[in-house]
Amino acid sequence: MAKESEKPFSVTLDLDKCEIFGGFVKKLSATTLSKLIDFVYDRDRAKEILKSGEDPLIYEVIGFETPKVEGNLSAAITILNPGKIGHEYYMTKGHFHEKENTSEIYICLSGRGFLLMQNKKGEVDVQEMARGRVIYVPPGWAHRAINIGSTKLIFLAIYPSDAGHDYGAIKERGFKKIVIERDGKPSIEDNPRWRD
Ligand code: M6P
Ligand code: ZN
Repeated sequence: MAKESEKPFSVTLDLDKCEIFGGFVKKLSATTLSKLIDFVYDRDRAKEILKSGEDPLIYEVIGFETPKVEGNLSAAITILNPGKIGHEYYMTKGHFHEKENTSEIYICLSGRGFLLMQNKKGEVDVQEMARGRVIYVPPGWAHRAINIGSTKLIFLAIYPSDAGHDYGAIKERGFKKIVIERDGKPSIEDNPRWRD
């Protein structure tokens, strides 16, 4: 295969259908509940769903990743389905970047959500996601997208190819906040599992 980063190339992002295709675009990952279980708040509920024989698809990531060397960028859309596990809305795992001094840009294409961010000092930030919102994730901030709507939340992420995904801290402690449905509305609440 030709090295993706050696020469300019282009792909198609269908802004009406919110689909990306062409060139080096491929499915990068598919996350079902069984892969997300360590990240959800209500694991008992998650286990019940899995026991019933269901393993619902939570989200897929489709895009291109250029070689993981400094200077390269990658881009992918994430399609995050609507739904809840107990009271908690479907969300991505969330991650810090392995390479700390790297940032990311999220461009929301469809749906409604939140981008929950948190740095190592424990500061938390939440940005609203809706079509046309462009969100900057600075270096050192973990990031998790949450679908609070009834349709797919679709966004384009652009990130340094060598950033890497560090899921360790999030898997262990989660974020300080969780987003749950309360009285029919999304509510950002303290995560009872969180330990300083
Ligand atoms: C975005 C980017 C990807 C990330 C994906 C899913 O597309 O940030 O790097 O993999 O969202 O998020 P996560 O890896 O936290 O499950
Ligand atoms: Zn990232």
